[in-house]
Amino acid sequence: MDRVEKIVLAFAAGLLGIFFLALLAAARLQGIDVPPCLPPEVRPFTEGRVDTLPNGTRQIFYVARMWRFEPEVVEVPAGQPLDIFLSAADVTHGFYLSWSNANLMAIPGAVNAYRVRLDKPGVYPIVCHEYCGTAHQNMVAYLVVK
Ligand SMILES: [Cu+2]
Repeated sequence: MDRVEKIVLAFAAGLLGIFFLALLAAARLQGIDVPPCLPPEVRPFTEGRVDTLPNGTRQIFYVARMWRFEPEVVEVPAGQPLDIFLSAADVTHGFYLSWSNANLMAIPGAVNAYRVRLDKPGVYPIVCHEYCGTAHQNMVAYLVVK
């Protein structure tokens, strides 16, 4: 291998290392992490509901089904942690909470979860981003942050 090729390869490998470290640092600074494992008592569910824990954390159990999310409208206070649990009652659906990082798949027989904190009051639409049938475009729910 030519000397210049070795230098270029070493430079490219160094750049890759720098980019990888920058990616890790950005994820750390933004609080982005791999989702934790769910406790074994969290089982797939078919009824949507909202629970409030003693520490103020809201737990929203969303069910996606053709072609709606349940519960359809949820009001939450701004600045409080929100635990979103998601399951599907029929086929695979998507779940995207607008203007946030909450982007999940709703899979029948499984539960996905994400913790989010919304500091800005407003109405956050939730849409399905996985084509799930003829009325897929009607799958909209709203999270109202007050
Ligand atoms: Cu859909």
